[in-house]
Amino acid sequence: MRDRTTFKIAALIIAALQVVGPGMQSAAQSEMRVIELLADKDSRFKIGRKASPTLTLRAGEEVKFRITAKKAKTQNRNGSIHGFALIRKKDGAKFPDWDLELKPGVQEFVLKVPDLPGEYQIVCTVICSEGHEDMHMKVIVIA
Ligand SMILES: [Cu+2]
Repeated sequence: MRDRTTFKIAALIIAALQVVGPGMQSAAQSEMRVIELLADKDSRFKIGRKASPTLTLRAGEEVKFRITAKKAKTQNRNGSIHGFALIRKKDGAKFPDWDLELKPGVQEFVLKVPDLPGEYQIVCTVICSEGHEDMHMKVIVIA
């Protein structure tokens, strides 16, 4: 009788471990870095209260951008109010995955950081106001 109980407990523990296993994996995935960014109505990217912040990212990592967009003065015909594109500083290279148009409200994007360390820039690609040309932020990609 006692052996049977021990067996049952052992079986329960094994079953519990099997349930926890995949759960822990997805917990690790959800630890992806989340960057809260504001594409603001004054045509500036902001993190917290800081306008035009410098963002440091690790080469090859996946990050989640949670972007809140607020309309400045003008928008695209398709309703986009700001853009979000990555450009490599030394040669102006663009990255197709990092060329987004922002609609009003909150949007999330999971993006893979380029493998090549160096200096990059995130720029707005929608003519959003007279301040549009200055709507950019520096990105440093580290190894
Ligand atoms: Cu703009």
